[in-house]
Amino acid sequence: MTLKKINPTQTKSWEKLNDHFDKIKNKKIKSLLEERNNPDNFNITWEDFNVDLSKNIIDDTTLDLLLQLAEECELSDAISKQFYGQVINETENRAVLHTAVRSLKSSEIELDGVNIIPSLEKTREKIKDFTNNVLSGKLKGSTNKKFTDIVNIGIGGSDLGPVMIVEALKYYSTSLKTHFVSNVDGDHVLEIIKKLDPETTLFIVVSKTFTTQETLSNANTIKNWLISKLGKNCVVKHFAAVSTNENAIKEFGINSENVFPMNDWVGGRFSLWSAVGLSISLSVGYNNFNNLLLGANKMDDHFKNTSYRSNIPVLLALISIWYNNFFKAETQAVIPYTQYLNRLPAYLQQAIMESNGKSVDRNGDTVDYQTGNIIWGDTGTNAQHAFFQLIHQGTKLIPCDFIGFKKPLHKENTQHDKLMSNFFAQTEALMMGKTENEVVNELKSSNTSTEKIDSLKAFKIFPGNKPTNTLLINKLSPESLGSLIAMYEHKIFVQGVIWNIFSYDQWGVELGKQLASKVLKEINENKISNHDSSTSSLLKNYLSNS
Ligand code: G6Q
Repeated sequence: MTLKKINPTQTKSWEKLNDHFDKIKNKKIKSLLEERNNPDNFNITWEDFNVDLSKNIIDDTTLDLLLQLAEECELSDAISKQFYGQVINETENRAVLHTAVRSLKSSEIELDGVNIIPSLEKTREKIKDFTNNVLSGKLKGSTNKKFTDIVNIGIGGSDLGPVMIVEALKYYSTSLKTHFVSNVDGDHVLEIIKKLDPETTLFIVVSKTFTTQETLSNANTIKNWLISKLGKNCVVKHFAAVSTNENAIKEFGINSENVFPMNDWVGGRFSLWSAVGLSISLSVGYNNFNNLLLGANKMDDHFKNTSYRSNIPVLLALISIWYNNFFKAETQAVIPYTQYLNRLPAYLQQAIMESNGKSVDRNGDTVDYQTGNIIWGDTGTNAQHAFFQLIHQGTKLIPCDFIGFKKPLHKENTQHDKLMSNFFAQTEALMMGKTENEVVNELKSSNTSTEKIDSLKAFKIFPGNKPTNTLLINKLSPESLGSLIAMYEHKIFVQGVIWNIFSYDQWGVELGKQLASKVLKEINENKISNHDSSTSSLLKNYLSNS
């Protein structure tokens, strides 16, 4: 019923991968490109995606062994357990069914003997009606004015997904301006409030638990501000909520018609497809929201039904494990070549690092191998003018995902070829590097003196052999974006399965939720209790200035 507990390092393929690593580790990607028997294995075309995996330090044997590792870790068993609602989130005793939320109307997924699709469909209908009513002006504020702005109040999984998608799909925006308040830092909420007209703003409180300190503090600050402007009765008209906690919502004063349910079998960081995406639907219209879901659903089908050899999330996960566990590359960068995806790295940081940042395996034993990588990145070409120096010439190996689109969105965009020439040139340069000969010839051709060439050349050499995956997608649309995000979700899952960890709990985040309340009490009472000497002194300092 639950996931199998297989230590990957005890498998035959892991042992073979270790031996194979010694043989291949110093090979050049540029020679591997020529040596591979079947180059098609390293380039996958699926729907609007072309995924080029050929600029990696892998050969036919590496791929075969990695695929064997997936088999030995019984990945297919794990995939079907996830999709069919088994309790694979063992430490929280929950199924993991974000894939059900975006599945088609006609599908059937049973949980505790009940098909959950009709109730999910009901929520989708509610999101659709609410979106259309707000956009058409049928639903208005308390002074009978049409809404012009919406504010999503949430944090973590109740913020990062919606904020990333709303930013990514800005081109498809409706007339509504969308804002996000997340941090418990009062300056954040106050800066947002400054821009708002209370009469024309709709607030959506998104909190699975409805107990999160940040979200409730921000919601209350906003509620008080709104009441001071429009009077007590305005709350029912200006607030909506997305949560599993009906009682707390009622207590807050939100009209039950504006309440959207969540399910505990959808993890926060995987919840943008559910009612948590209400701000997405309002921001881009329900059809676009639905297309986002359809795109994700297509990737779900690809992941479920495609053999591992041409399965995009499986291959990306295995290649990432190859660098993480054999090359000991600690980090991985994601570089989207579109400004629209500027929040993707932050979103993936949560999705990947919260899911696979675990050091205890599914048996409860401390692992003696590496698990979740550190994820970071920024958009190209901005990143080229910032941290690319370290990727090209630093001491660390940083495998990168390059994400680019064949077509720009704006018809008048005459700069797209410039953007994309950077995209292609960078992955080529990262692989090829620049040899001493090339450096010397280049300097000679610009009439540099021999003396100067000798003193300069060492600094201008690029070792190359830096691995990249290239994802070339036709166009940034709600559908392709849905597929892209679902692709990363499945990659996370595959890695977690192979590392023998639980990807769907987050005890480290839960800890953060408890820690602050004790200190806050001490601050409020101006009474510092027992802490270590460093913390006590910092608290004394803080209180002496307040
Ligand atoms: C996500 C995490 C976490 C969570 C936030 C907000 O997977 O569990 O980021 O989404 O802590 O929680 P609430 O939605 O309950 O406010």
